Amino acid sequence: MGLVGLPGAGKSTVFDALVRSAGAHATAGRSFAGLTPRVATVKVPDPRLDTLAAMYRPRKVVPAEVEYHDVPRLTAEAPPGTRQAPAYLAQLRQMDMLLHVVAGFGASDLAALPAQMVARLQEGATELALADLLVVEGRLERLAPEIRKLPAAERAPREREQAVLERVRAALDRGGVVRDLDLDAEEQRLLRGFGLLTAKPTLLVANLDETSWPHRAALEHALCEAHAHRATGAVSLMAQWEAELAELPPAEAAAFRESLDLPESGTTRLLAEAYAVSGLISFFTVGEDEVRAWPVPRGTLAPEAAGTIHTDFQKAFIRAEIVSYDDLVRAGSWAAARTAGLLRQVGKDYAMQDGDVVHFLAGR
Ligand SMILES: Nc1nc2c(ncn2[C@@H]2O[C@H](COP(=O)(O)OP(=O)(O)O)[C@@H](O)[C@H]2O)c(=O)[nH]1
Ligand SMILES: [Mg+2]
Repeated sequence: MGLVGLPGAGKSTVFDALVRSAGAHATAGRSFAGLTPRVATVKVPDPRLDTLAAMYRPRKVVPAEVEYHDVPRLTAEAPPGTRQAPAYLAQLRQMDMLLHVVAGFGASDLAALPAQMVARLQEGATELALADLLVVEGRLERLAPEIRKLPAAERAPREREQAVLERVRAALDRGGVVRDLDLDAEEQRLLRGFGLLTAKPTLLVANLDETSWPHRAALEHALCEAHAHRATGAVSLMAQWEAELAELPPAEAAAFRESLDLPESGTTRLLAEAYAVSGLISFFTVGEDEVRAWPVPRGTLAPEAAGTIHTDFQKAFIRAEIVSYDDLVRAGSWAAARTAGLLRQVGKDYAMQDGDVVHFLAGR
């Protein structure tokens, strides 16, 4: 997951808040185009995992993990609208999801803040859309002569790419985003390599201070209305405070929280929302050895899910025994769930559901 937003929006501060409060550490990522991102692996909070751990008392509990990237912007970068994609956006093309940070701190006029934040969001979103447009137009310009040079019989795949890119260009020209387009599997595959930024699930992060925090519901609402797209959500965070509180002794931090009306769960909620918007779901494996959450994209079929545990499991997949998290907890144990007829046997074309607790059966 990558942080985007205008310079000074608080991307690095949000990153610090997330990483510190999760007890994680940032390391230098791989440099690309002269920029070195800060990267941290953060555990996704999931209360279901705690419940399963209490049931099984395993030696190990392994939550889903997500990597966050804070890519610095160039200081002397081209302003939005110029025909030069900033290197930081080029790095963000490799992300699965974006956190779009919008500054909502230091406001002198709270009544004007919703409109100001919407304007900042739109400026940031325009920058992403223009970067996508640049990529798409560049490819279209090269595709036309390429197609002309090919024998007629070999043109079809390139023409399909051209057609989907034309659709993307039209959507962007209208002020739309790629993630609102209905694309079939082949069209998605054709676009995947471009890493289009407006195709990525996006969580809007209203970065507030103690003055704007009481208005967070209205501010989140304003951002959502102005950016009403698929795979999009909004949360508020007092990033500066969260980053600082995470470094205080717990008792002191708790006292500050109370005086600020700041719930314990600010960064927890952000991590959970980001995961929800990303399109990832978690299935669980349970046992005395290990209780574990496995992140997979929504729609993942049972054999592929087995393959995330061990590549051999995918090839040797026979079937899976599944009970939903709720049913398992209600039944109290795997055996009780079986007796109650709550276990389902599923085959190769079963699409995994969030909260499935699974035993995979594989041959050899
Ligand atoms: N008061 C306040 N200041 C903030 C907050 N978030 C960021 N800042 C300040 O805004 C400036 C830019 O923040 P930074 O995280 O570096 O922004 P970036 O350019 O998006 O990475 C820094 O001086 C931060 O201390 C916030 O939530 N409240
Ligand atoms: Mg920064």
